[in-house]
Amino acid sequence: NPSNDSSTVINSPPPSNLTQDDLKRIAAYKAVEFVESGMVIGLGTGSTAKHAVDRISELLREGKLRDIIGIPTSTTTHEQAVSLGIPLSDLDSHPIVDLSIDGADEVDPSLNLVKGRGGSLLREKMIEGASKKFVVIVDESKLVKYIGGSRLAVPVEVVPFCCDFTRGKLEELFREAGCTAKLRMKSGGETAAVTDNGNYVVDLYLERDMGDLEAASEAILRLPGVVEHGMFLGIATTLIVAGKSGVTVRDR
Ligand code: ABF
Repeated sequence: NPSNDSSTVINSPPPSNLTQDDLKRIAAYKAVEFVESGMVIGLGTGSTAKHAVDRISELLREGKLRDIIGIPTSTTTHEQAVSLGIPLSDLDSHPIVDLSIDGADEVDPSLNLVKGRGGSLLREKMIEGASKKFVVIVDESKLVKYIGGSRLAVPVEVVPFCCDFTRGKLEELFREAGCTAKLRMKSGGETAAVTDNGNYVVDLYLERDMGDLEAASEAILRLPGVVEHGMFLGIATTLIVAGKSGVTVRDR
């Protein structure tokens, strides 16, 4: 059984010819070891979380898990879970989730995350925030010293109404950090990308880190027009990293 304390468990190194997708699958399978029969499970979104959903359905088919209820964090994961026959519900019926498993775009040493490159940040934050345990699964490329720095954008979900006004306000908020705020477009670039909730996403590209993350979070959420942002502060309870030197499991 995976450790429940705050210690770090390092398994023996995997073979060096593993691809990034292999590492994602290794992290996902390790996380599924936390799943027990009868649990309500938050099902994450993205190429790493997809492996966890596949693994849960495999264990259900083999009879090694029973009576699982999945709460999908996106329409994509909903479709995947339906196609695999995983019984599903939602937060209205199951407001307390035993365990969520999901990927991330960036993870800092305190287990603060940036999520939402896939556009599912709102449902992910609702479901993972309602979880007793939230296990983040990543390959080692996602580890950063501080989130919201220059590596990737911090996504912000905004209402479509006057989204350029909100975009401008967001850019202004982080002017000192060298922020450029861009409305996320569909591939092809002609129209705005639409989230599962019918909203748009503004990506904040920062030249420097945003300093106090809690203060930044509150400032973003105070802006009218903002629905939610992709910084997950103090929500993750466990981190599983698969890398060339092995698999690491760490509690916050
Ligand atoms: C979701 O998938 C998102 O919150 C995050 O943006 C993304 C990570 O995707 P992947 O595992 O494909 O890198 O969890």
